[in-house]
Amino acid sequence: MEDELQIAMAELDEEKTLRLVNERIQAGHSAVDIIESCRRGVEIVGEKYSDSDYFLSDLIMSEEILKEVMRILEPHIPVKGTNNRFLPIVMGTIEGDIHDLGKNIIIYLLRSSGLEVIDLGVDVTPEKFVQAVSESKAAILGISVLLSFCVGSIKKVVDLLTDAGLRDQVKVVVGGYPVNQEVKEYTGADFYANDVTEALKIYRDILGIGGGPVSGC
Ligand code: B12
Repeated sequence: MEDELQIAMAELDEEKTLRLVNERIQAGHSAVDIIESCRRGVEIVGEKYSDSDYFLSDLIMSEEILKEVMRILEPHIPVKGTNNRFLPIVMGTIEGDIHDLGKNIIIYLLRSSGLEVIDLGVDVTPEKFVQAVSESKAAILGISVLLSFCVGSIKKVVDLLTDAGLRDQVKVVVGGYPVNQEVKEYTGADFYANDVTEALKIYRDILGIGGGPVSGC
């Protein structure tokens, strides 16, 4: 099915993208659906960049538009108070990688569901991930990766967690454009997701909260 919003995003048509986002909010579409259309559009931006039809400036433009989309959406995503029933979640983008738009969206949605998320930021070393899990006693570690050549560092995180005797206490979830079953198996992670719906389902399943608080918006 042709998605006008996805196409506007792929064509880097800022005005049309933001207009369609506003229209969809008014029409009662969920924030998750709107984010997903934009993500698929940005994926096409990446493909055009690979084919040399787009340039680095276009990647930067897609970042700017997506940030604007989130500025529009955030007030429509209800924020709940922190629910102390759950241990904190640690999240970060792996060493060598500075992509953070997807990670920040997931963090926003988790926090809006009342979950405590410790955001380590971008370019996070394996050692720092392990230290954060150890100190926070996190039950879930989420690692974002967009650059394929950084996947090896995720395996290092999992190996270091095992060495530190922490592997059984924490579920490792990897997310981002290049992740798939193969990446999950290679890194030793427990779960993977490369879209927002699947990501939220994984968190819900791990926390055992069915249709509960992890953002159903
Ligand atoms: C925007 C963008 C940029 C922006 C990043 C801005 C920012 N603050 O993040 C800028 C311009 C800075 C950039 C830089 C570069 N980029 Co870039 N970039 C992109 C682009 C177009 C979109 C990424 C994005 O934000 N998508 C939208 C979000 C919402 O989607 P997402 O990240 O996939 O996240 C979703 C899911 O994956 C998931 N998710 C994400 N993280 C996590 C974590 C967990 C735990 C879970 C559960 C789920 C989850 O949930 C999110 C919500 O749906 C991609 C193309 C693509 N296909 O992804 C290229 C892309 C990732 N970039 C690429 C490249 C090559 C680069 C550069 C090396 C370019 C250069 N020559 O300098 C640099 C690298 C800099 C660095 N060291 O990291 C390549 C990577 C190729 C590869 N296979 O390794 C891509 C794939 C483009 C391409 N096709 O060539 N980039």
